Amino acid sequence: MKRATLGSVLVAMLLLLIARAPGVAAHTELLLSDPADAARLDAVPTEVLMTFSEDLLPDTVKVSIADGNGMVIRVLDLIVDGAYVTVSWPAGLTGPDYTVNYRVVSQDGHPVSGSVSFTAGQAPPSAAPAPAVSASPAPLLVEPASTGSSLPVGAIAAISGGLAVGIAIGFLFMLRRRGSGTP
Ligand SMILES: [Cu+2]
Repeated sequence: MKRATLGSVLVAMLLLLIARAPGVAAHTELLLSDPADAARLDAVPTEVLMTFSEDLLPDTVKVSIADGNGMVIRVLDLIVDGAYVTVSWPAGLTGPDYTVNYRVVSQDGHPVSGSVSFTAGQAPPSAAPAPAVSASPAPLLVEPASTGSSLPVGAIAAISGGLAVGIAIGFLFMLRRRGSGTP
C-alpha cells in the first residue's frame, strides 16, 4: 500500500518533469508572415514580415533565405521590434522557389526555429531540356559469371544423380515385391 503510493508519487513527479522539459510545452511560434507560407507571388517581395506570439530577444534572431538552386544567404539587414521581425530581401537569389529560415529566442529563453516557403516570379527557361528517351537501352540479358557457374552445376548434377539412384532402387524393390507376391 505504502509502496504503491510512493510509486504513483514518483510517476507524477516524472510526468511533471517531462511537461516542464523544453520543447514539449508551447513556446513562441510564428503567428503569420508576409509573404505567407505556400504563397504564389508575381515578383520577389522587398521585405519579409514575420509576427511571433511573444516578444523576441533581438540579438538572437537569425534569418537566412534559400532559393531552390542551392543558394543560401544569411540576412543581416533585419529589424526586430518586440514580436515583429522585418527582413530586407537580399540580392543574389534566383527563383522561383524561396524558403525563409528563422531561428529566434523569446523572453523565456527557448530557441524556436522554422521556415516559410513561397514561390515568386517565373522559373527561368531551362537551357538544355533533359532527353526523355535514352539512346542506348540497357541490355536485358545478363551473362552469368563464369567463375560462379561451375559449382552450382556440379551440385545440381550430384543431386539429380542421387535422385536417379534412389528412383532406381525404389523401382527394383517394387519389382521384387511384385515378383514375390505372384504365385
Ligand atoms: Cu518557451
